[in-house]
Amino acid sequence: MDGTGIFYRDWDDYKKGFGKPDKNYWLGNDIIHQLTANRNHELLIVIRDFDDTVRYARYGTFSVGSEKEKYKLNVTGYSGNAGDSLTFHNGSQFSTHDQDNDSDIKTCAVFYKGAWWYKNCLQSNLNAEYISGGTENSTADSYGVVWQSWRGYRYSLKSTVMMVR
Ligand SMILES: [Ca+2]
Repeated sequence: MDGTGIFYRDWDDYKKGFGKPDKNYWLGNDIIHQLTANRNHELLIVIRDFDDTVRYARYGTFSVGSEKEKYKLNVTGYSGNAGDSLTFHNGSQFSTHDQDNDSDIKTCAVFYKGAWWYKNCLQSNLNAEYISGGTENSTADSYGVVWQSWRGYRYSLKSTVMMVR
């Protein structure tokens, strides 16, 4: 939410969760798995840019596999006004800088400085390096917090929230 929490963390941190619920927080992949394993859940993603415009993406079905399944993402049924930048990642396993489970020749988590359900590599990257606004002229070595279908690959968002129910 404000760049003070570091999201470039390893497999074990994402497994257990980190941060504080009111900001810079990840619930933990084991808990997300347990929460979503047995009955249908929906996912709401709310994202904000540096103009303080807010958009959302909702998914009617959301679950995350067990650690043995590398927290494989199951997400379908998009609606919203942010565009759909997550269905691309459906069926992908979770990757961190110390565990490359993506389908790309490079290590997407290292290349794009985050932890996500990378494929080859991404259309969204919400746990990425925090950069203010457009990244065209940035000296940062990633594109930041990306939701491609709204602000494109070269814009890093101000804040993002993922909620399940
Ligand atoms: Ca790879």
